[in-house]
Amino acid sequence: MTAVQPEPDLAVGKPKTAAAGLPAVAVSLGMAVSQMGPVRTARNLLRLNQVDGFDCMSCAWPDPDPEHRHTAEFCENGAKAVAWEGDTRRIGPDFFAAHSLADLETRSEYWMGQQGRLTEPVVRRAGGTHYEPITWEAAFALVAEHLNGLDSPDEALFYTSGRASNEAAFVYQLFARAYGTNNLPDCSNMCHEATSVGLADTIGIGKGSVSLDDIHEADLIVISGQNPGTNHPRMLSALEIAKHNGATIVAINPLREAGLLQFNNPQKPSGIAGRGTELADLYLQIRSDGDLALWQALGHLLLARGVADEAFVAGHTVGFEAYAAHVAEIDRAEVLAATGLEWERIEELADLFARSSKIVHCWAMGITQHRNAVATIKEFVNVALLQGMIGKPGAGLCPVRGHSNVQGDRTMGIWERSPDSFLDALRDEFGFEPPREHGLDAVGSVRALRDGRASVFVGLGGNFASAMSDTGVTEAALRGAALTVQISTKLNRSHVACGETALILPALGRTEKDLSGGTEQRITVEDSMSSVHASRGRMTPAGADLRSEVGILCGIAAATLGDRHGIPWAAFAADYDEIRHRIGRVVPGCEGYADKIRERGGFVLPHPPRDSRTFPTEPGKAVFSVSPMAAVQVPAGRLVLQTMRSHDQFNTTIYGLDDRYRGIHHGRRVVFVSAADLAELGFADGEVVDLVGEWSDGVERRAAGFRLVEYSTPKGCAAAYYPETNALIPLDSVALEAGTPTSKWVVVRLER
Ligand SMILES: Nc1nc2c(c(=O)[nH]1)N[C@H]1C(S)=C(S)[C@@H](COP(=O)(O)OP(=O)(O)OC[C@H]3O[C@@H](n4cnc5c(=O)[nH]c(N)nc54)[C@H](O)[C@@H]3O)O[C@H]1N2
Ligand SMILES: Nc1nc2c(c(=O)[nH]1)N[C@H]1C(S)=C(S)[C@@H](COP(=O)(O)OP(=O)(O)OC[C@H]3O[C@@H](n4cnc5c(=O)[nH]c(N)nc54)[C@H](O)[C@@H]3O)O[C@H]1N2
Ligand SMILES: [Mo]
Repeated sequence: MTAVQPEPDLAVGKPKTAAAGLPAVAVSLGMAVSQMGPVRTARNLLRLNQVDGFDCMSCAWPDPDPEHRHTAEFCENGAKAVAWEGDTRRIGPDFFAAHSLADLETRSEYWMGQQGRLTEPVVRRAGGTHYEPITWEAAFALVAEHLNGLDSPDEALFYTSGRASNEAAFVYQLFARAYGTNNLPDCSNMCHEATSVGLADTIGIGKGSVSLDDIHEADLIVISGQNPGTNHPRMLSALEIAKHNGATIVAINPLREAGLLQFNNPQKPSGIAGRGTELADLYLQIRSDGDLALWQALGHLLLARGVADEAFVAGHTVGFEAYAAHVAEIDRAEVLAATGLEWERIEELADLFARSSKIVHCWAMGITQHRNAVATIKEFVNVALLQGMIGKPGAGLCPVRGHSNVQGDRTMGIWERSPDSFLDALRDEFGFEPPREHGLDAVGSVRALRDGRASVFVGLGGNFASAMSDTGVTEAALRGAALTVQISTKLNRSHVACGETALILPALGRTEKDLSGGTEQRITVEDSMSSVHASRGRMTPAGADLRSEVGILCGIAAATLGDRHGIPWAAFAADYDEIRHRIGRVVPGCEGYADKIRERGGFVLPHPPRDSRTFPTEPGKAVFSVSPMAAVQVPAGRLVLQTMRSHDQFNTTIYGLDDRYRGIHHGRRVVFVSAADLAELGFADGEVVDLVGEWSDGVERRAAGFRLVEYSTPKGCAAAYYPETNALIPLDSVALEAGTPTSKWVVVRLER
């Protein structure tokens, strides 16, 4: 593991009470100019999220329709992502000669990200101390040799991070299945998996049901477990429009997040001058994982107020009686203990719901990364069904996705549990029988590597070593692999915590011109609201030897499978329309794909509940469900720790060492704790402590050297940044039914 880096300059100030505005513009331009230089900066940022430009890789928030886009349709954090990829520094051949693996072992994620773009394929041979250059063809042959030497295809793992394009994702899952396995773990397994499970079980499709217009028109918007000021800054523009149209906004979050309090829109003169829009009208600082109890209480109060949409419930749902009987009986004391809220505030929330006819409910990681995540999301659905808030303008469920194409990757079949209908379509199109047994998810993959049931790991983007829970276990598992292959743009921890033989295959980024096959290629992506569109990079690639993700995957596939099944890998790599024709024939809702993505602004995938109030579930109707009110108990003298993002990071990529909105500068090793807990536990703001994780397996997991920061958070609930704290989350601590690591819930004690 990396040594703890001292943070001598760490400074803690007051948290902010508003997001964006001038400082955001200045920060993003400053960071972009320093990494890309002024000309590249201007060229790149102006093409961000434009109809003929590239899709921002920072988050999955949708773009306004083509007529309503600003010249600068990007946010501070989008600009940081572009600058990070547009980096003018290079990792050339001499870099790996100068830095042994033992040396890289001691470096932080931040340092690695600052070394510049990877430019040529390299290999660490078994027993070697350094990475050394290898040709593309030799690299492909090496992967093929390993894959073809396994006893079973199920000993290989094919991981995807949600930035991969639809074309890359489709080719990748096709390759894995033609090779013979459904082992397609992805970052969704650590992210919105509980959403996919909870929504599929109840409304029949694991995706949100709103469009951007619905947000603009809503009269009540609830934001649970999400920090849009940092992670989806462009969402604030939509909230601002809703607010001006008269919407009420409710934030439900243990922390008071600046981006939920007030927004100074940098795209408007009034925002830059500092007269912003107040956002949340009601702010409920809920206890960690108290949401399930809160939504059961809300259902209880709404039924008591007699505001159910009886026609919708009778016509479109099943299970209402059992649900109503369950929430009629809830125990008020249990709700108060689980949520830490006053009953009056919950009544206030119920009044807002009762008064509103168009309600949108947004959520993200504060909900999905909990043991009870699936049950909580089903409770969101219960309340939405009760008031008929699905499939009508201005209303709906809005899980806000993370990675810019994580939803698209799933649509394309990156899923260890793809349904038989999808596999049948693959079989009919390509003439081979795909494996039917479900594959391994992210946690399952670590277990398989650890236990010697898997020995090859391929990563299409991402940083599995740092992103996964239980860092010690995950890194040991990866080091135990015979081969790891990372398709990457920049250096990260997964290149260091690598297999006996390890390959780094450098890929083009989304901002770069892709001239595969001698013509300019486009790729496609799907946003959080099921809208699909094309993206085209224009920048000169960071190196002449870089290949596209599609090209790399087709190279591996051709080397491994030869002409087995007669799949035309070379033709796919030379013209992505050849892939899109296949997508059109395999993926539901994508008929005529190659033509449709040529339309300005793209097209929206079908969503039966949203489009026609039809619910493709087992009973053919939306399903009310009943879950026990499970409040997880915390032992005395301990805290529940949630692990979240600072303002200067993209997941495991650390852009900088500030978290401006929370008042943190020049450092990341901080833990936010309430004044009441500090007093009760006998600690003071400014002290440095170790965080020691406690879990039923009795193993003590430790993260050393965190500065205590007194902060406004409910008693018993602490917070710190990921990935440094992933070492504390036990591999087996996962969301029920979804298997997501409980990144927002681990019991810790503080030690001097
Ligand atoms: N700039 C930037 N943009 C990003 C990312 C990034 O790292 N940087 N990551 C991308 C990805 S992959 C994702 S998934 C999204 C993540 O977007 P978010 O979900 O906003 O990410 P987190 O920082 O994990 O924030 C979780 C929020 O939930 C709150 N929370 C924690 N526990 C609870 C709880 O029990 N109940 C409630 N109600 N709230 C709780 C936390 O206080 C915090 O405000 O952002 C995407 N966009
Ligand atoms: N404790 C804790 N753990 C968490 C979370 C949490 O909130 N708390 N959040 C979880 C969530 S929501 C997610 S989504 C995962 C994220 O998990 P991942 O998606 O695996 O991680 P990232 O940090 O997004 O991956 C960054 C790396 O991707 C590579 N990369 C960047 N751009 C490109 C590209 O265009 N092409 C290719 N091929 N590679 C590229 C770069 O090498 C970079 O180092 O982490 C999860 N882990
Ligand atoms: Mo995510």
